[in-house]
Amino acid sequence: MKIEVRQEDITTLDVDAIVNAANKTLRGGGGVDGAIHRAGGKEILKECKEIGGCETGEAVMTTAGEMPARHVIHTVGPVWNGGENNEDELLQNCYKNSLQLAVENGLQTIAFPNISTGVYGFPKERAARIAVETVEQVLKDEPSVEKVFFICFDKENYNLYIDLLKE
Ligand code: AR6
Repeated sequence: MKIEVRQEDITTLDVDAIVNAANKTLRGGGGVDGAIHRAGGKEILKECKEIGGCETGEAVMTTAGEMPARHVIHTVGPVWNGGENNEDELLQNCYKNSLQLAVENGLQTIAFPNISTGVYGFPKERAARIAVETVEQVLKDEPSVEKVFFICFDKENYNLYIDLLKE
């Protein structure tokens, strides 16, 4: 199985890249973004400032600083605004573009948090379906990716992903 679901803190993982649910400024924030900047140290913010910013659905990459992972892929999820504002496609783009960047850089193990399902308010089940479908599609097209982890911080997301992957 190339997909694995885990309930843990993404900052502790020893993988080629952990994905950050960032914001457009790339200057850090709360949630998983705050945890990643705290655990990784100043180097991440320094590189983020050099990059400048990131549009919703796009992805950029920095070092992982002091964390066990090799890189951080920062992507910006959509803010949920009722569902009629292209939120689904933008969330798909986060997963696609993050994996694309990983492939371009020869990375084989990638861990995703549940992008947009915290402060940005995306409904969790809808987000989980999009995440699983999008990643499964990319894995079909990109055999170089060895493993994708869905890292669920809360039990609700963990159960949703476990159920979806059973289907
Ligand atoms: N490891 C894994 N998942 C985590 C961790 C962690 N250490 N901490 C939180 N989560 P959120 P968003 C989960 O709010 O909705 C930031 O301020 C959390 O339980 O971090 O995309 C940014 O700067 C939730 O399931 O991201 C942006 O401004 C998931 O990560 C904004 O929040 C995403 O929640 C982005 O909002």
